[in-house]
Amino acid sequence: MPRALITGITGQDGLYLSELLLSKGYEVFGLIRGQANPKFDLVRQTVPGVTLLTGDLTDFSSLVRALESAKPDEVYNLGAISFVAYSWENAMVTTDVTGKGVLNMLEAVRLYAGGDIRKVRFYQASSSEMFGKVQEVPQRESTLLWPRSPYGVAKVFGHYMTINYRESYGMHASSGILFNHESPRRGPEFVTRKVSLAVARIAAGLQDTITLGNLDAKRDWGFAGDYVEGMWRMLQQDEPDDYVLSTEQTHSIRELLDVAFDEVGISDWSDKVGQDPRFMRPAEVELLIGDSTKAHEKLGWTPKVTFDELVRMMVRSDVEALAATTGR
Ligand code: F7E
Repeated sequence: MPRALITGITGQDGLYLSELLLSKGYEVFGLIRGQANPKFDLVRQTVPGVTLLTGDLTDFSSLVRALESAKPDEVYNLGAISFVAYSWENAMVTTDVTGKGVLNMLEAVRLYAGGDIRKVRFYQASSSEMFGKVQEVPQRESTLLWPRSPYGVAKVFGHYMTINYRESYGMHASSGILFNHESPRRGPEFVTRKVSLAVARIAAGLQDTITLGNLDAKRDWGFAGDYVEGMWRMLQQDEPDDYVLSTEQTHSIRELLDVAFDEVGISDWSDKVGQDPRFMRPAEVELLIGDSTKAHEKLGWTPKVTFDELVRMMVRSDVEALAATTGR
C-alpha cells in the first residue's frame, strides 16, 4: 500500500487529494498545525481515513518527525499562507511559511531519504501568481516569472528551490504551476466563494448587496477536484518535471457575477454589486491564462469541469447549505 504525506490537509486541495489517494488504496497522512486547530473536525469528518500528524512548515523538527512516522513514498507540499491580499499586510510570515516552508520540507525529505534520494517523491504546489506581470500570453512552464505580490515572490522561491533540489541532489521533485482552482470547499475570502455565498444569501433575501474590489481582473478558473488528479499524475512519472495546470480560458469577475446570479434567476446584478477600495490590491495581476499543452501531452491530464459548471456548482452548494440551516 503506497503511503502519502500531505501538508495543507485542511484546504480544499488537501481534502480532494486525500479522497483521491484513499480511493486509490493509499495510506494517507496529513500534517495539521497547532493546538486546537478549528479545522481538525472538518478534516476528520470529511476524510476520516486520513491519519493526522501535528506539525508546522516553519518548524523543521516537526517535519522530520512527521516524515518518520508517515514513512511516505510521496509528499505533497500544499501547505501555505495562500490568500494573496493578506500577503501585503503580512509579508514576513507569508515568506516564512509559503517560501521558507518549502525549503524546510525539501531539506527534511532529503535528510529522511538518506542515501536513497529517490525513496520519496515530492510535489510542490507552485502557483500562476508567480507570473504576475505577465511576460507572455498564455503562460507556460518557460514563461519568465514576474511576481506582483509577497505571496507570489514566496512561491517563486519555493518553485526554484524545488528545481534546485531536483538538479542538485537528483530528488524526484516536481512543481505544479496551478492556475486558480475553486470548489464548494473554497475558503470564503477568495472571490469565487465570496460571490457564491453572497448570491445564495441574496437569493434567500438575507442580504441585499455584495461589495467587491476590481471587477475587471481576469482569471483562469478550474475545478480543484480536477487539479489534484494532475498533482498525482506528476508524481507517477518516471522523471520529475514542472507542469502548468489550467483550463486555457480566462474570465473576468464580471463574467463570474453573470453566471453566479444567473444560477438564482437574476439577470441584472448592477444594483446588487458595490465596489470598495478595501478589496483592491496594491498591484494586480490583470490577465492570467495558462497553456497546459505539456500536461495534456505528458500526463494525459485535461480538466473536465467548465467555468460555467464550476460557478453553478458552487452557487448551488451554497444555496442548498443555506436552505438546510435556515429553511430558506
Ligand atoms: O482573487 C479579484 C482580485 O483572492 C481573484 C489563490 O488560491 O489563486 C488564488 O489567488 C481576483 C483578484 O484569488 C475581490 O483582485 C475582486 O484579481 O480569489 P482571489 P487569487 O488572488 O487569484 C492563485 C493561483 C493562488 O495561488 C492563490 O493562493 O479577484 N477580486 N474583488 C477580489 N478578490 C477577493 N478575494 N475579494 C474581492 O472582494
